[in-house]
Amino acid sequence: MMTERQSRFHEGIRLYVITGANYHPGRTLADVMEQTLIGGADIIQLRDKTASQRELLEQARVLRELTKRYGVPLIINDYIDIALEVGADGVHLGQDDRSLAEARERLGQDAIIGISTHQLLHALTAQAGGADYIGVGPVYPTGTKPGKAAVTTNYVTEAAASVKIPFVAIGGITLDNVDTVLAAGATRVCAVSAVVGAPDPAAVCRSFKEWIAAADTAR
Ligand code: 3NM
Repeated sequence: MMTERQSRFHEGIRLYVITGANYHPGRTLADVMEQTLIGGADIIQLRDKTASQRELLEQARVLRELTKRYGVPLIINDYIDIALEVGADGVHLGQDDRSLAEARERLGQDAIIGISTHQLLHALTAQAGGADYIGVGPVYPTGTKPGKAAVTTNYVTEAAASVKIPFVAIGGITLDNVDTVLAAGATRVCAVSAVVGAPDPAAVCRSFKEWIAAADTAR
């Protein structure tokens, strides 16, 4: 049985955009993320490994207001306290971050909790632990998460066959390779640099959504 949170994710969320540190010159976090929402981002995650906790809280406040305006969920990477403070919809945790059980206990049953996974065992553990969705990656090598070995589209295909909760393919995904990722079995994709570093983030998001819709039709 899928929970209500999981089915919400299942139905509505196809393009997942994460904030970054490197925006296109002259652009700000609020401006870029609003463009992604205009272009069709279905969910936004705040993640900036270069920012202090105070800066992140400030960014979270800006994004909470913005995502509310567009009716899109806001997820906070790693920081349960910040998620609670700004009333975010949930958190995303890495394999080395705080535990899923702790996040669920502190955020409650309505929170969306996602887990990064890099192999099937991680995925099945997150699923058994009550995660609402998982990240599957990095599919390709990426400067956004340096030093992490690419799992290739093989893991995407494995996840599509074996994981029952929604999964989002992530890592090095661009408009040039998203068709391969979708053909490997992904139905949801996540991007950072391809979107937030682009001169026109809205146009990139629209193109991602078109690829996703085309893959749905072909399936
Ligand atoms: N998590 P880009 S890969 C934040 O595999 C993140 O868990 C990953 O950024 C994982 O779209 C990644 O710029 C970076 O490659 C994604």
